Amino acid sequence: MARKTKPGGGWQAVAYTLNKAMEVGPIRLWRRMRSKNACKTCALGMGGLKGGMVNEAGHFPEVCKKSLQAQSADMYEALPADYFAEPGKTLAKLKELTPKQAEDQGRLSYPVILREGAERFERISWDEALDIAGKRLKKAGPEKTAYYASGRSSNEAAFLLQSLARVQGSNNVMNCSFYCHQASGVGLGMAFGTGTATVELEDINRCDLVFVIGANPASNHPRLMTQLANLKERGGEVIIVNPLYETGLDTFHVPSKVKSMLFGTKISSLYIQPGAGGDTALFVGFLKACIENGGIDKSFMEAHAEDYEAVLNFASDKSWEELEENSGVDRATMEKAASMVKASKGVIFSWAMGITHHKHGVENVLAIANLAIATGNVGRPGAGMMPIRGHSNVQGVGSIGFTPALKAGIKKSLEKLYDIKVPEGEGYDTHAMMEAGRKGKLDFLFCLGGNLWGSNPDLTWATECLANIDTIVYLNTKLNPGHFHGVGKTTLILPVLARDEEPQATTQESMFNFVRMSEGGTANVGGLIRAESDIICDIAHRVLGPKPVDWKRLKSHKEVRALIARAIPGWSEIATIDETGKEFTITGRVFHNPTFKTASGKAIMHVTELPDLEIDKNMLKLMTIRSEGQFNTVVYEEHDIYRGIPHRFCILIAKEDAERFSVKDGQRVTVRGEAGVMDNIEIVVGKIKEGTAAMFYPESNVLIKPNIDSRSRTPAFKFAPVTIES
Ligand SMILES: Nc1nc2c(c(=O)[nH]1)N[C@H]1C(S)=C(S)[C@@H](COP(=O)(O)OP(=O)(O)OC[C@H]3O[C@@H](n4cnc5c(=O)[nH]c(N)nc54)[C@H](O)[C@@H]3O)O[C@H]1N2
Ligand SMILES: Nc1nc2c(c(=O)[nH]1)N[C@H]1C(S)=C(S)[C@@H](COP(=O)(O)OP(=O)(O)OC[C@H]3O[C@@H](n4cnc5c(=O)[nH]c(N)nc54)[C@H](O)[C@@H]3O)O[C@H]1N2
Ligand SMILES: [Mo]
Repeated sequence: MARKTKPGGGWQAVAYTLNKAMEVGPIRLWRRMRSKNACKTCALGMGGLKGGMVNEAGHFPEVCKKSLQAQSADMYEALPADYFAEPGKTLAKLKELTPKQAEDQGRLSYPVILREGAERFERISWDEALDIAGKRLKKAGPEKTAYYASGRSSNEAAFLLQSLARVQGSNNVMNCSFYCHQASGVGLGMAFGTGTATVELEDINRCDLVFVIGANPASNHPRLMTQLANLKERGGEVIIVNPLYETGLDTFHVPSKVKSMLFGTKISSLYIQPGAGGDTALFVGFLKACIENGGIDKSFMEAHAEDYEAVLNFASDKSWEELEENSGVDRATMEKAASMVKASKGVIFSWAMGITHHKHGVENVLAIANLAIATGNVGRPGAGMMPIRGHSNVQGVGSIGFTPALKAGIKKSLEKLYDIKVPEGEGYDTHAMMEAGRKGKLDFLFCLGGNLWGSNPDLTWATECLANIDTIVYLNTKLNPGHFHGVGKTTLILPVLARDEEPQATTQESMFNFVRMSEGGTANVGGLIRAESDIICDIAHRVLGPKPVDWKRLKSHKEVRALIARAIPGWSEIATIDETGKEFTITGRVFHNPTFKTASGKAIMHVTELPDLEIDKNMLKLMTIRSEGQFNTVVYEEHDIYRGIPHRFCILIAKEDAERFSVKDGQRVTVRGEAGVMDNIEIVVGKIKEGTAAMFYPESNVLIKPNIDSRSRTPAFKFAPVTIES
């Protein structure tokens, strides 16, 4: 019996919205949703000074269930004053909380500490918390301190924290991107000398074909679905590349369109299902087919590309058999896609984690870039590269320099701004930092948001890495399992305001390089919650004193923006945003002309060898993915409505594999991975490519070994060999 799946969007999204509204109060929620603050969820971006639910093209209403989810979750009540003293709240007990239960506890509203050897967290004053943090950070020194940032914090807070690191003399500054879109940054850098999208939002209205590769925007970037629906309505095409048949990418009910809401909009024109990891071969195959059908643009390459001959020869020389075998897609389908590319005037290539979460993530991105360059579909309006970014401000956090290596320009300006010498060393990426922890090379870890523990592969290993660190300081809005499993010898949790609660305005950057301002607001819950920037400045002052940087003065976000304007290329407009209220696109990022940021100004093509995708015949290639009802490690709903998956402890496999392993839909099995085992997992038989399986992150992270891409340093979260045992 097949499970019932549902098309994406539509009434269930509306019903959910009404439900949430009743929980936290409809008027209160509506006010928050419409307040002048950037949306908290994905990096497609909406809101800001033009008001909530407005996109950068000024369109209203932009509706998104995710945004509501995040907003109403921040409006939950605060933890009771004596929460951690309650009998059932020992560390051992709190470790039993599921991600959803941890989230549902409520807002953090006072600082707490887990002292060395203690059995429970204990409430402390801000002064004591900041003194301990400052003293320990100072004692640890630059080499033994590391700084991690997730992507929800403001540019101002992230800039302050990376400034603290550089002035202290540390390059151990890394963000969640290393587990996310780093391969996109590296690949785009190699091909075009840039790390971000080459297109702006408006370009989607100018193109006539969009590739959606290894991404599930129906759940993770719902507002992109509106753009895709618009494209389809005006006669454009959408090619989906995904081992899993995502019903939401087939048909989507766009909540802001009446007709679409009633009848649904057919999104995919062509749905291609490669095997997990098969995209490099697939894009080489597309290129080969474009060479054969005359779809490549020789004159574009001659004028604007380097090294194209080697890449064209490589694609021509690869046999169809090898490309079919490695990608899992037949030649006729590749030729069909190539003919659609040839027939199009402008193609946009969009992708997300299905591309980057591989040992060959960078090759995947380069193979996509090769096709774009060879067909002249980059460097002009309505055509180009569009990594679909994750967190609402992950791009800003990277742009303002929260990365181990600084671009030469940023490094020089920081040295001048602060009268310091930025250290020479390389600095840890996220995985290297975890390993350093394990080896006892870290004494202090400063986490600006996120759930570092829960985001890691091999959670036993992750626990061990963090347990060896003397002091860990977490700045968070809500509790998550990382606070209990990812503890150091001493652990502090400091509560922070979300962006729409901050007393001062903050800024965020969207995946289209558009900088928005959030005006802030008042706290949703009472308590002793502070702004991220405030806490960072207080700790910095304790560690470094008032010189060379006056941290007290930098508590003013306007002052911080003045520094960002001077330090970060392309950001000069941020200096006057307080007066002008003018949100802006960072200069030099969008490529509407084929002059790129490489040394020669040309795009560079790279030969992409096909990856080794062989695994043991008795194993499946596991992709760990997000459900409809979660935001990263935060779980809001246990079931996945679009895919028809009843709860989080399921494994989705193909009919052929169910037969091969002699298991049935609904049966409970044991799933064994390289790092661990999960018992009592329910089989769901669905429309997924044979040989490939899917489970939900973060629960399934216990199964995965950190198999790291050597160039992006990203774990292969979408290619974990597992066996099924009944
Ligand atoms: N609601 C919601 N929105 C979110 C998030 C969230 O958790 N919830 N997270 C945010 C963040 S930080 C990020 S990075 C993004 C993530 O957004 P996505 O990348 O869309 O999320 P995932 O669920 O990790 O994986 C996406 C898709 O990749 C496919 N896939 C897996 N392996 C492969 C492969 O080898 N090849 C191909 N072609 N496809 C593959 C899966 O079937 C799945 O459909 O979303 C952001 N937005
Ligand atoms: N197996 C597997 N592992 C993965 C992935 C996968 O697809 N599969 N995806 C990877 C990806 S793409 C990513 S981006 C990472 C996610 O890694 P992270 O970004 O580290 O994790 P999140 O779950 O997004 O962090 C959630 C926490 O952020 C805090 N928070 C929310 N808003 C704010 C705020 O405004 N300020 C502060 N200071 N804190 C706030 C809340 O306390 C919440 O508990 O996980 C990675 N890990
Ligand atoms: Mo991400």
